[in-house]
Amino acid sequence: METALRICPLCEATCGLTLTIDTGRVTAARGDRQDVFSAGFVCPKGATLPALDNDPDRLRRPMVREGGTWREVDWPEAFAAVDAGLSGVVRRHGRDAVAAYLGNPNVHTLAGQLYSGLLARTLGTPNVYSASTVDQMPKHVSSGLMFGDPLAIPVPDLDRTDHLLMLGANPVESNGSLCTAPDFPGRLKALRARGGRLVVVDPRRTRTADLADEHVAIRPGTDAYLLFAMAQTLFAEDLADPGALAEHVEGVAEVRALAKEFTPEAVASVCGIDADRIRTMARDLAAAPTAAVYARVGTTTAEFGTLTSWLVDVLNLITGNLDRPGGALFPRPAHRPAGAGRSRPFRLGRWRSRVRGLPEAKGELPAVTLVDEIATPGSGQVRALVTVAGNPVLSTPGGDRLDRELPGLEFMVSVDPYLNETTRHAHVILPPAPPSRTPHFDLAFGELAVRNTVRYSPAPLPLDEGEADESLILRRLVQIAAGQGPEADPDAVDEAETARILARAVADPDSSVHGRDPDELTAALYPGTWSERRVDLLLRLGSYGDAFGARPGGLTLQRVLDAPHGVDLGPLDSRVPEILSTASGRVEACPAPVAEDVARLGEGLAARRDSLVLVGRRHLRSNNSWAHNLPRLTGGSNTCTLHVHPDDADRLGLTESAEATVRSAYGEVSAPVELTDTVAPGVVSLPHGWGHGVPGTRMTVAAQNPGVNVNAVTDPSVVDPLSGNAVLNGVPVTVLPHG
Ligand SMILES: Nc1nc2c(c(=O)[nH]1)N[C@H]1C(S)=C(S)[C@@H](COP(=O)(O)OP(=O)(O)OC[C@H]3O[C@@H](n4cnc5c(=O)[nH]c(N)nc54)[C@H](O)[C@@H]3O)O[C@H]1N2
Ligand SMILES: Nc1nc2c(c(=O)[nH]1)N[C@H]1C(S)=C(S)[C@@H](COP(=O)(O)OP(=O)(O)OC[C@H]3O[C@@H](n4cnc5c(=O)[nH]c(N)nc54)[C@H](O)[C@@H]3O)O[C@H]1N2
Ligand code: SF4
Ligand SMILES: [Mo]
Repeated sequence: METALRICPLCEATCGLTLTIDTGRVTAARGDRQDVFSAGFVCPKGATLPALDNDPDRLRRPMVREGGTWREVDWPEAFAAVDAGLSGVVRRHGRDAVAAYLGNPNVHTLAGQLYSGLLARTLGTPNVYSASTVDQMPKHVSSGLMFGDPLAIPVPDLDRTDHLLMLGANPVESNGSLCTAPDFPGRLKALRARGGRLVVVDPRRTRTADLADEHVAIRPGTDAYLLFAMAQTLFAEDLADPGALAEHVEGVAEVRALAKEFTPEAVASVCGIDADRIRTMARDLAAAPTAAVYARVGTTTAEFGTLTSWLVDVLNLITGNLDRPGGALFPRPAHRPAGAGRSRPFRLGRWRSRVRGLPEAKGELPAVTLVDEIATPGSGQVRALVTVAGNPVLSTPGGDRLDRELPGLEFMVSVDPYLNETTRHAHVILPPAPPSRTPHFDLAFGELAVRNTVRYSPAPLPLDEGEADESLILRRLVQIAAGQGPEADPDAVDEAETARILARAVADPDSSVHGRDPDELTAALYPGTWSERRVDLLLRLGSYGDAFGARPGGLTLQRVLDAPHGVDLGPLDSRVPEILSTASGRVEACPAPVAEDVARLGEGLAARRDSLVLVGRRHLRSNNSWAHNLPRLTGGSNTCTLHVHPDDADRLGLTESAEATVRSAYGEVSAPVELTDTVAPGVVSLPHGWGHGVPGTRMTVAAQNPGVNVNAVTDPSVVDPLSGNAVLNGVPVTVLPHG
């Protein structure tokens, strides 16, 4: 028996694991106590990595479907089938007729980070969709507008802050999001132990709320009102002060003017929170020596998602906490160069979707409208779909309709290890090798971590005979998309990308390699696989990099490999103004698109809010739609039940365990009732990612306990207008006994 280190790919916490390996298989996983970031932490999901790796239902060979029958094929035949299918559609209908849907695990694989965006660009279609628009797109939009870069997302300085105001997040179960912090629960306990204060705003009394000093049971969908009223209080009481950041900010006076209308009194009944309490929350935030406001998925997947995301950083800004230790800071990832403005200023709505005219954001169209593009005839109709690591049938509103429309596609290919609710419609499935046979480096989460560290996991085990690494699969797809056929040399993709990155760097006066010879730099790259060389390249050009020898002692992949438990690069530090990419070169506190959307918020003040509303929830031993197949994670609290407050149940005639029907303007599902006072009265909750066991899937364990698809109830016709993000929380519903 041996051990190997592997960063866990199952959530944003990126814990370092120690895997036990016995005769070519992973048999156990525990936390790596020496990991510079996670220091031994592991959660039940991470501990189940071996079961995921060895799941007998995992596809090990490519599959081609003929009618209702699947046939295992070899890789050359599979890629040839993809080439024929995609090229045929492009030839007949043009590039716009191909759509891509990129799911959540793309941010958890190195291959997804290196190649899936490139694949989407190479397809040359406006029809790019991803899980981002059923998740965090509003935050990208608010950051893009305020800081010029949709990836410049401030994270709460968890380990040093004195006061954390958290909205719409339950990190004790989710382990955190847009805030990479292994052992998030432990860090919250440490915050309280050092005398700090934790305030949790959530319509459910979650396990995170149980850790807090204060739990505020807000009415779902109304966080923007609460935050605006807090801002209004700070302006009115002369407590607003951006501190050291003031010289780098514009637009605060405009925010002040917009806030006027949203007094605590005006919003109290909307939010279900007393005006006095709102004022106290604002004063506490301003009075704390340092404080951070942090909001997650409960607030972005809502009607006013972008406004809420913006107001979070407005509050960080006007309490002087933006960009200062203890407040909300921009991480300094090792794979990014330092230097002014990382990108051209962010622009929103560069194109619109064909059918509903919904705006593009960050190169994507809203996932809720993929089905419209497939189902609506006309020039530009989508006839082929490429999914990579996504299950939109279960994860996007109107997923039931998507399920009905996917069979009408002329061609579909899925890169996915499971035959599930979405991939069952594909003509070809390309399954990547499991985590134990895959190298890992977190490009996405270095951007979001509460401490700067860098870690690389080589693949713990070699590929089995007949397995393909996801990097090979995605590079082949890139080449097929480029019209180079299914047999081109995949390394050419990396050669071209490396040449492109280096050409830009040597031409950039701010780059650490300005003026150098790209060929000489290419020749100096780490002599390993292309995944390794690509990471080496980024590290050496990055903030701490060796600049190819110009900064001796700086980071290289070799140095990171020499430190298998990772290299600690220290706590977060201030990055304004270098992080900014806005046209003005300043923090734009009141971007025009956001200011315009405030009118909609104002109108909402008068809206009737007497309906029951639906929210989601996550379970510790679950992972969106694809962890229900592991026996060790099933059962217990991890069930697809409808949480109902006992007072509502009495009123509605609902009883424990009896089936109830949940009906929205869009659709309905039935689920067993679970009575609990953890949900606020007027709120019901169903988890997502369920609805298994449909014909033609191959997830044996999940099928035994299928649950129902909540996204047959969430309404695809409603989106946050700036980001196109789906509204998954605060959905008006009626609930009645089933039958
Ligand atoms: N109602 C409601 N809906 C929601 C949410 C909610 O809170 N409520 N949450 C939303 C959020 S935040 C998200 S991120 C989305 C997720 O939406 P999706 O990304 O569409 O769905 P997942 O369930 O994460 O599916 C991931 C897919 O990737 C596959 N996979 C796993 N590992 C790998 C790998 O290494 N490589 C490849 N190629 N594939 C892999 C799995 O088999 C699965 O098919 O769901 C959203 N939907
Ligand atoms: N165990 C587990 N971990 C996961 C996942 C999983 O499925 N299972 N999924 C991963 C993914 S893809 C993501 S994006 C992250 C998400 O991580 P988190 O953002 O922490 O997501 P949730 O745990 O769903 O917590 C969202 C909370 O928002 C609350 N909420 C709902 N509506 C509102 C509202 O209008 N206002 C406020 N203030 N709160 C509201 C819900 O009650 C819920 O407690 O988790 C990741 N980690
Ligand atoms: S918290 Fe997330 S990263 Fe850490 S072990 Fe659990 S699933 Fe893996
Ligand atoms: Mo997510």
